[in-house]
Amino acid sequence: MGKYSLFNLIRHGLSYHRDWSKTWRNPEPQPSYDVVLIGGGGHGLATAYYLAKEQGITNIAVLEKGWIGGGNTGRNTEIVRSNYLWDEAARIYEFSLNLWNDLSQQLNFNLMYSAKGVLSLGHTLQDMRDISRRVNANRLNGIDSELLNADQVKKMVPSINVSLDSRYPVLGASLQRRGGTARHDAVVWGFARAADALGVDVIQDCKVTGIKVQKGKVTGVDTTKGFIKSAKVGVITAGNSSVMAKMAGFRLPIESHPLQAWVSEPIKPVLDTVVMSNTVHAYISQTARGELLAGAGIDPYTGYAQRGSFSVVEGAVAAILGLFPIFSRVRLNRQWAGTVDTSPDACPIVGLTPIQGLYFNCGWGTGGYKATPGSGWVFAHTIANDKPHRLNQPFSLERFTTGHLIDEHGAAGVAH
Ligand code: FAD
Ligand code: PYC
Repeated sequence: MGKYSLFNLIRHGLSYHRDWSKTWRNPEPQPSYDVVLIGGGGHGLATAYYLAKEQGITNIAVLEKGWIGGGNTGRNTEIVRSNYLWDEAARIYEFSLNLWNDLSQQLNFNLMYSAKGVLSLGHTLQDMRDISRRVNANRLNGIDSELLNADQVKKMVPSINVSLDSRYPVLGASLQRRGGTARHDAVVWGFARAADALGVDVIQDCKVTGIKVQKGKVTGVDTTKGFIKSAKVGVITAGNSSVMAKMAGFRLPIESHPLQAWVSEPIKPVLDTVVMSNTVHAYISQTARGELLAGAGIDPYTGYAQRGSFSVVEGAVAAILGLFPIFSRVRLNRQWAGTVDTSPDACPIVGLTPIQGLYFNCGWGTGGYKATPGSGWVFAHTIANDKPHRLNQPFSLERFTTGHLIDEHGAAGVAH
């Protein structure tokens, strides 16, 4: 108790935090590891944590070219849900949603997971048909999902405009009550601290510049901090996945696109659920700080710059104001973008590659944050056992040659 007392807080403050113990170490890389993970986003750190905790492998390095969470994990809009259409996708996202439930306790770090509900609006008859099909499919998979009419939406979100004269009339919505938000940077810090405590080396400012392959097997990675030997390498680099595959000598069916989001000035609590619309390619929620947090679908062109075009923000803001005229005088504070990796069926690629000992986890597109714990769990299993977990088996790279695609464009949340 004394360690956390007010006196200690003041003492550390006045000493400029000199003797304040670090949340995780800042190690230099060792010459070799049992497993090297490239990418210190949520998925990479979760993989490291579950490798150590569930698979008993602790001689691991997570290599991050910048700072942990500086990629998409620290740039996303924090929405978690599991209401996907197809069985394969529903299972992996539901597994993940169940992990969110007690993840704060598991990591002993407050992730601020808030099951505030996620509404997906329908604006046309066809939208409502698609939504009701997905609600039924969710229920068959044991996933909570409800179909609301416009009056029920209005009751839940009094600030929304459901007038039939509006630009995007609201005919109804699907609702997943267990969906909501969780604080993204806390997820990064929580997994990093827990992995570090289990012996994982989390190494920042360490860019991987080459993947070494000999006789079809991975042997290690070249980095800006030297060569690191490892017979198992996991790549979890979201927007840079194709670049990494090229280093190993094969191609991925992945495109990298900008995805933008923005927040307003803080205002009084007015919106206590997440509202999304696939049709208008926009969504909005209100953070615990009071900011309105909103985003769009991907910018249509490909690229690696973490920035997007103004016209996409303008279109999404106009659509949101059609739904919420009440927000028309709220000022925007900040806008940013990440680089997301999109696959042809809007589903991830998680598993083995043509190179022995090299594993890829990518293609989560606009929607991988919600999968962070589940993805880490199954990827750790895949790397440790050199074969996929039953939940990521359908998300192999081979599906693009066998034709077993899982088309989740409709449930992706925003266009990708
Ligand atoms: P990242 O967090 O991007 O981590 C990859 C890391 O790899 C980066 O830190 C990068 O620096 C590092 N890296 C890359 N190349 C190298 C290299 N050569 N060497 C070393 N390190 C390297 N998903 C949802 O579920 N809900 C949402 O509400 C949501 N909103 C989003 C909003 C925006 C604006 C964006 C951009 C994304 C959103 N997403 C959302 C998607 C989600 O953020 C991603 O799918 C998810 O965070 C991917 O996690 P990751 O750990 O795989 O990738
Ligand atoms: O996957 O739910 C989602 C999402 C919302 C905004 C971006 N991604």
